[in-house]
Amino acid sequence: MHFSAIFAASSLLLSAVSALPQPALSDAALSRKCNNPPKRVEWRQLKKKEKKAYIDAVLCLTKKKAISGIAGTVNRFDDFVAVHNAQEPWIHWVGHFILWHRYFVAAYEKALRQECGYKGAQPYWDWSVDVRPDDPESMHVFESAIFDSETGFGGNGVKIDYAPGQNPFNLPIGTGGGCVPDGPFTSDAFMNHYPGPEPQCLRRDFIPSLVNTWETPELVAHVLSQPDYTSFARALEGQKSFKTPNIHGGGHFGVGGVTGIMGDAKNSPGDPIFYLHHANLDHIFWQWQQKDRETRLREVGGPVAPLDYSGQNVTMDFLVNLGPLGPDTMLEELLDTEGGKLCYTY
Ligand SMILES: *[C@@H]1O[C@H](CO)[C@@H](O)[C@H](O)[C@H]1NC(C)=O
Ligand SMILES: [Cu+2]
Repeated sequence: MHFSAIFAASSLLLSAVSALPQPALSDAALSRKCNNPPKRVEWRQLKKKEKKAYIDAVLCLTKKKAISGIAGTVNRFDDFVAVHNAQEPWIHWVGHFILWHRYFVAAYEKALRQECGYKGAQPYWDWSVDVRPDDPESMHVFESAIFDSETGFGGNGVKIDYAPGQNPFNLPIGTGGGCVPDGPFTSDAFMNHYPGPEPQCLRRDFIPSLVNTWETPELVAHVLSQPDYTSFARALEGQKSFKTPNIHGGGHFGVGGVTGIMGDAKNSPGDPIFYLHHANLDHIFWQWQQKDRETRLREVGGPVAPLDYSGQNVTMDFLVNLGPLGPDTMLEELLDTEGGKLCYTY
């Protein structure tokens, strides 16, 4: 049965690391009352100084020693990549997709604040502001403030030719593909140690059509119009195909393309922009919940096993964890961003 296989796999991960001294988020720390929740805003609403503070905090995480104990991790930034990698087979195309990623981004936000002195909230990147749905090849979206080389995350990777067989999904040819040459995450300042064995530079491979035609206000409106959690979750992730747009995939493959980190399903948190893309999806989820809090703070659904729409569904007491970075948590405790185990708002 899928169900027990998943639990076996996740408890294996837990037991493999249970000897570790201190989880980053203890139960006590997580269940503290939520006072003055940090307010998450869109990247361009931050002042120049606040943008710098966020990026400095990310770079600070890369200078703190890993605590996950996962082989290949060197620093605290790697820890998060490794946890996502380990859980990738059972956190996508499932009912708990959005709640697991909510928990994950919140843990990252907490690390930035508690371990790196960051005073702000996790920002998000609302791509729908910049897309040109009627002009798929437009590069306008990539000229957005978030890709600024001075105050943002840097831009595209240098243009490379793909090696034969390097584009197995037959994505449109990207416009970059190599290491990002500008901004704060160039290879002299930032490398992904995980999964190794060699450290890797931050690669991006912008595919304009995947952002322009997938990250549209119309698709966001379609997701927001879903009547219940199960259909919301399904509309958010869409289908596992590059032929049908979905707002989760557009951010990943539009930025990461064929060779970039954001397009790597397992290791995509290795691009610091991952957290702003996922915070935006979380913001959309939060907006959807606000439309009917009574119901939507008490409702989950969708398959336990990836794409298994006729099998077991997740329930409020379904447990997720962040391996060594966060304890077992019921989905119920992740529905309210200002209660249970969370403390932030939009
Ligand atoms: C899971 O949820 C779907 C959609 O609501 C429903 O059709 C299906 O019957 C549920 N599966 C089980 C095993 O209850
Ligand atoms: Cu993911």
